[in-house]
Amino acid sequence: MGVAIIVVLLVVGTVLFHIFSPWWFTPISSNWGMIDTTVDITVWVTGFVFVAVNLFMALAIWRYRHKSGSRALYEPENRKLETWLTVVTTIGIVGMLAPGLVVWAKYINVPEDAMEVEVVGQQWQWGYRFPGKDGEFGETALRFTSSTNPFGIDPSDANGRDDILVDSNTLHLPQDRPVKIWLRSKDVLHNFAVPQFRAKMDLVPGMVTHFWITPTRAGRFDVLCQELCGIGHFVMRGSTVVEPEADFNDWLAGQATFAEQHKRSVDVDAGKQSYTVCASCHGQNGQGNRQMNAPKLAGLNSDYIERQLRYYKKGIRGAAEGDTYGQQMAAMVNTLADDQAIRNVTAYIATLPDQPVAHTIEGDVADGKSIYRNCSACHGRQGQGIWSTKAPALAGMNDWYLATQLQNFRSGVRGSHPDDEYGQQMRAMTAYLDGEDGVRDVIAYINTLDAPDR
Ligand code: HEC
Ligand code: HEC
Ligand SMILES: [Cu+2]
Repeated sequence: MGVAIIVVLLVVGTVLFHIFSPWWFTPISSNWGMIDTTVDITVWVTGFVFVAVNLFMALAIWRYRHKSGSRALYEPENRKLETWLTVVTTIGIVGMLAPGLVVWAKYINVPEDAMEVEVVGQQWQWGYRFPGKDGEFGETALRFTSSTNPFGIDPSDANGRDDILVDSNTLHLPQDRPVKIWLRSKDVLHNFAVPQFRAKMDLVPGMVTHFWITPTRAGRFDVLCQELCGIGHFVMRGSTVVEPEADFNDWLAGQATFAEQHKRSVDVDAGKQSYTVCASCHGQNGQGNRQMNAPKLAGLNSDYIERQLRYYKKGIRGAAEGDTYGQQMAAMVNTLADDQAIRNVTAYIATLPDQPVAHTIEGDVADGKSIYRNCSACHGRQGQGIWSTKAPALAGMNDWYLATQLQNFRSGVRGSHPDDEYGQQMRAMTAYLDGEDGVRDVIAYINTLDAPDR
């Protein structure tokens, strides 16, 4: 009797939880209302079966409970009952799955007038490519991939020259226009998902998959990697900005093509000129100066330096309340007039000799080593920095500066700005650090890594 009541209570509780749960779909913002319908059908069919089977079980437990003297009837075959159950189950399953096939066919059959964009997944970021004026994507292959060609475009393919490359986690899309989304992975399985679009698909290394959507509502929506196994997929957070077509076109016009990115030249002498200001804090050889709280720059990855300088300029870094040192730096970046000046000074810094630094922090190296296993997925085993993950070198850098930065990420002084895509990843990663001891220990371990050849 008790068990029957518990089963009934479980059924009632589950149904109530479903109805009153705060976790419902986010408001939809694409044409794929059909996907919600198929989910609803599945919930109705499985929900009905769940309630019916469990209530029947409760009834059977109560009705046929043990009574002394009564005997069970043994009936191994019942054609009528079996036929009836088979027919009903078949109808239920067909009703549940057939609509999904219809929707799937629509989901991958792209309308003729759709524009195209390619989503490129890699550990642990997204990038996006548009076909450019000619409407054709250039061929790609992994062997072409390098820090100056992160999308791996075949340099000899004319179609690739005008491809527009967005090396950022943020994708803009025009509202009310069908878009064909191509999906390509550079390394492992990823899964591109935008919950508001009700659209997602795996990116499979070695093949190119696709689906299409029409975004119907303007706004900024999260892009998630829903490939959940693996150390860093959960930090592959990006955004899609859906906006009126005119705004989208403005944004697209501001993105560089493959050819433009390769035409960029640098003037190291001009960079040397600009660097005289920087030298007063960072040192003549970019060796860092603790009195000024200015870190070593020599040996830092150039693309990282460029990005940080742009961040300071746009207020993405160094503008937060409480970021005293960052604010000092942000004031100085105004001596660099534009993007060209940023590239020049970075090119000059790349010529500075990388010298060893004094160690100032001690801690439990063994504990630091076990923490660092997670960090190495992006910063490299030797802390040398990896261009493709956008994570800078840590080995051979000022340990006091690494400590401030880890504290800044932890407290949100750094990495909280909505446009600080990579700082946000680092913020999430500081969860591996168990308080200030963890910061000390991991830095003590980083101090043991050889300054790599760069
Ligand atoms: C007034 C002193 C000062 C001057 C001048 C200065 N900086 Fe800085 N810079 C700093 C400080 C302080 C920081 C560290 C900010 C922090 O702790 O967050 C910094 C940080 C940086 C970083 C970030 C390094 C990293 O590892 O994240 C870069 C890159 C940088 N500066 C480049 C430059 C360049 C290029 C110039 C010359 C145009 C320059 N700085 C001039 C004080 C200065
Ligand atoms: C998912 C990849 C990823 C992982 C894992 C990761 N980082 Fe980072 N880290 C980054 C990126 C990307 C940046 C650069 C952020 C930016 O561009 O502003 C960064 C920046 C940093 C910086 C600032 C360096 C500077 O010069 O200012 C420190 C310090 C750092 N990471 C330490 C760590 C430590 C310690 C761990 C392990 C607990 C770790 N990171 C794990 C991606 C990662
Ligand atoms: Cu992923």
